[in-house]
Amino acid sequence: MKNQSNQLSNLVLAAMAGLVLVLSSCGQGNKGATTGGTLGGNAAQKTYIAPGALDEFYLFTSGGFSGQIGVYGLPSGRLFKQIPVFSVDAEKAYGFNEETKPMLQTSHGFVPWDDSHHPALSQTNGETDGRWIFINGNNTPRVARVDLSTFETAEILEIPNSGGNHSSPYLTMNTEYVVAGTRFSVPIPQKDVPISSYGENFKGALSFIKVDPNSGHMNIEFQVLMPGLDFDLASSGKGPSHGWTFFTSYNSEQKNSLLEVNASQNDKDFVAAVNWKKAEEYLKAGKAKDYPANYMHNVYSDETHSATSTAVKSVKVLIPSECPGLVYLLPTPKSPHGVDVDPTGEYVVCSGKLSADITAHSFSKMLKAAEAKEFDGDIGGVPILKFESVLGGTVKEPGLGPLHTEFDANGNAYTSFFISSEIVKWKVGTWEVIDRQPTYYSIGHLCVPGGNSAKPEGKYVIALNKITKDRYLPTGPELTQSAQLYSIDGDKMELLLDFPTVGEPHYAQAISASRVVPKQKQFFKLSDNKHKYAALSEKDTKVVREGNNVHVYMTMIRSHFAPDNIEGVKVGDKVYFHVTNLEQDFDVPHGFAVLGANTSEILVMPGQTETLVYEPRQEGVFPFYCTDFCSALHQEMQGYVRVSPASSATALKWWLGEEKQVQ
Ligand code: K7E
Ligand code: CUA
Repeated sequence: MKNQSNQLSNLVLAAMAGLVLVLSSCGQGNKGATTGGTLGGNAAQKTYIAPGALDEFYLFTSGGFSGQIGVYGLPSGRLFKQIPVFSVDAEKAYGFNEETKPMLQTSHGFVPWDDSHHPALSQTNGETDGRWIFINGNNTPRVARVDLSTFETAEILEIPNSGGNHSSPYLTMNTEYVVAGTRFSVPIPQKDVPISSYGENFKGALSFIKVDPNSGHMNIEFQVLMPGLDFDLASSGKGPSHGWTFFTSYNSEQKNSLLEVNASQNDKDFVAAVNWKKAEEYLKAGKAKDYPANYMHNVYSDETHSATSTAVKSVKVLIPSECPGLVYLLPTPKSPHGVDVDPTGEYVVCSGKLSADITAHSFSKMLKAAEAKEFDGDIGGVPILKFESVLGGTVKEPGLGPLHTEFDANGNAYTSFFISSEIVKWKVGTWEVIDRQPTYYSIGHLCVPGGNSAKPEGKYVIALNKITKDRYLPTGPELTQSAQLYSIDGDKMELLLDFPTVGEPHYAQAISASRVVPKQKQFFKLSDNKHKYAALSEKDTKVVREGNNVHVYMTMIRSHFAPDNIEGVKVGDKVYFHVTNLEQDFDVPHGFAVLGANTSEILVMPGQTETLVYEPRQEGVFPFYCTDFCSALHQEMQGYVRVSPASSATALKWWLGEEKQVQ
């Protein structure tokens, strides 16, 4: 039997390998379609996960304009989950049920969408630890924390004084801070001024969010108020440079129109190096100013299964010109995008989009230059260090349009090139190019498991591409977004797999499954359920009328609701179905949907309570049912709610099995 199945899987592998070869040869016949030349028959074996076997890594991709996080397995590229973060999700009722609506509250009201770019796995001692993953919302500046024991969004913090929260979130070696830099400079505090007063009124805030080491809870410890540059990306120091965070900026010209021309005038822009340990000293010394602000802090509790939203009204601000040594500017050619600190913490690698070379600043030289005051002027009181004094090395003409760099465990760097559409592998310290592989097409970010940490896991590099053109079956005007998996075990990178992604995957991070799997929560304990409207057993179920509000305390278990018949609801009522899933077992959610509700279903995990609001507009008798195929008698998991005219005298009653009259 065992032999047979082995033979079978060998056959499958051989067939797959054959298929890949056939596809690649006919692909080459197709205009423009190619596998990259190096795709051999064994690529299929390297990504094939047999039925029932598990992937070695999790890959977390940002959803871009979907606002969510995608969870994939590597090396298979199989999609496991879309975690709703900044956008409502009708499948999981995120942002539709009463419990999660507060998660999407902002100072601008309820915002059901955002543009998420950069997932950041929490780290301990510079190593990914599998506890949380953070991600930025760009448009309405926010940072979210997802709990990797539940794969659910646990917290969302709005960032004040920010516009386009792009250089975000980038965390420090022990997740002391998650940093969030503004892309757009804005008037701080916000006020009505002419846009032409940019130079005088607009500032760029760099936010340092403190993370509680036990709960993960975030709060903005301080902001650094920078001159009106555009901050693009960031990277925190490691080892010797732990205590510093580096932000790329463009628009040193400080223009506010036609930036594609006007912000590309200067030969060099800047990396802002912020000494956050120094900032902590200035905070202690009382140097921070309290600025008025208005932002929301939303926290979800696994005990109440509900989120709360709190308005915060001020923020502590440090002004660099009043805090010597807090920030230095490092001249960086030309319009840099990504900035990435290598695993040793010595090199700060910058990708100038319009530069022919990759520039690496030296952290140790930066410290010496700062000490010796080797300055080249200042911007708004922030000293500019001399370019030559901080230059650590240059990769000469590696490609066109460098964007981002990740690292492996062997001292190699991998840089993405958007224009020449390739990944270039080079050696940190010798700056020589070792290998290059084409990407299909126009790569943005790239990801090596742990590739931004002090201890990269290596093994693969994943290309996150902007354009797919002919790589997949067409699906109308919008084609799928795409990632590509390359092996980096050998000297040469080897393309193994293309796989589609949901939304635009700007950046992604990957982690060994073994760091995440042991932390998994399988269900919520009923005895810990502190939801205000939970019914923890069928005998606790009831229907309570308070004026026009009707609260239904309902339970679900395989395969019925309690109660499953309700009368006495009237047109014009607001009916709250508070539904508790009584199951105490892995993988047994139940769903609830009712005809006439103007919202999504709710999907309730074992031990959890969720609330669906129903505002019936028509009289009649309407069915409700379980939406998740939970058992052999799932289809029997159903009930009725009778809706009477507003003026009727229909008595409120409910029952399961035997009709019972209300007391
Ligand atoms: Cu797409 Cu990180 Cu927003 Cu570069 S960013 S590509
Ligand atoms: Cu419960 Cu289907």
